[in-house]
Amino acid sequence: MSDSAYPQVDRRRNLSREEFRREYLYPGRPVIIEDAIEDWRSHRLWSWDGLKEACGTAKVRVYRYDPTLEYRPNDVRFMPLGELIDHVRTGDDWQSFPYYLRDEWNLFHQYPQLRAAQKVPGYFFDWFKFLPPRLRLEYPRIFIGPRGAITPLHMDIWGTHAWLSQLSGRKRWLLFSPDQAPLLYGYKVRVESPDHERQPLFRQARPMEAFINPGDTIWVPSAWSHWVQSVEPGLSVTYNYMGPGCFKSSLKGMFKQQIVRRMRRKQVLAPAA
Ligand SMILES: O=C(O)CCC(=O)C(=O)O
Ligand SMILES: [Fe+2]
Repeated sequence: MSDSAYPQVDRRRNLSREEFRREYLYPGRPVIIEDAIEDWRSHRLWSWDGLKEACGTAKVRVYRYDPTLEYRPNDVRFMPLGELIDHVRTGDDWQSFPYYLRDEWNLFHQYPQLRAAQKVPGYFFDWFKFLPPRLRLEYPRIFIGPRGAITPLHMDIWGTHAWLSQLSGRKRWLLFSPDQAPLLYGYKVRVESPDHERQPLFRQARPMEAFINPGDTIWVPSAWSHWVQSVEPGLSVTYNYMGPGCFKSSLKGMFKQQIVRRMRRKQVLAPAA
C-alpha cells in the first residue's frame, strides 16, 4: 500500500466556523484542521515530560492487543502513567509492548489542571450540553500508545461525530464513508492484513487516508468507520459529540443506554425469587 494510494483528507488552516459547517459538517466530509488547538498546545502538560511530572504516579488501565482477538475488556494491566510513558517513549514497539491506554477519562477528574489545559475548539459545539451530565458521554479522553499501536476498524459510539487532537507523534488513519459499510463485513476486517479470500468485497473499499502530526486535529463525521495506527509514540486527546447530522442516532444511543442501566439496577435491587 503506497502512501499515495488513497485520496487524502483535506488539510486546512484559518478555517472559519462557517466554512467548516459548509464544507465539512453539513456534507459529512472529514478534515484535518492544523491550527485548532494552538492555545493549548504550548502547555507543558501536553509534552511527555510535563505529563509525566504532573500525573506520572496515577495508576492507569492499559489494554493489551492480541492480533487475533484484538482488545478484550478483561485483558488489561494497571501501571503508573509514568511507567507507561517510559515504555512508549524508549522505543518499545507494538510487538514488545502491545499495550494501549485507550479512552482514559479518569485522569481529567483526578487532575483538574489537565482539564484546564484543553479547550474544545469552537467548531465542535456539543448538543449533549443541553442534557444533564449523567446522560452524557464522559469526555475528553486520552490515548497513549507505542509506535505501531493499532485501533481496529470501528464506528464510533452512537454514531456521534468525533474529533481528535494529536499532541505527540504521528498517526495514520483510514476512513470509510458510510456508503462503504456493506464492504466491511460488520467492521470485522483486519485492515492491516485483510483476509481477501474470506472477505473479498473489502478489495472494493476505497477509504480516505490521513496522516496527522502534533498540533493537528482530525474531525471524523458521524458513521464514518475508521482504522488508526500510530506511526510514532502517540499522545492524543479526543471527544465524541452530538451535532447536525447525528442527532437521531446519538439520542437513540443515549436512551438505549439509560434503559439498560435502569434494567440493571432493577435486577440488582429485585428480591431473589
Ligand atoms: O487514536 C486512536 O487510536 C483511535 C481513536 C478513535 O478512533 C476513537 O477514539 O474512537
Ligand atoms: Fe473512533
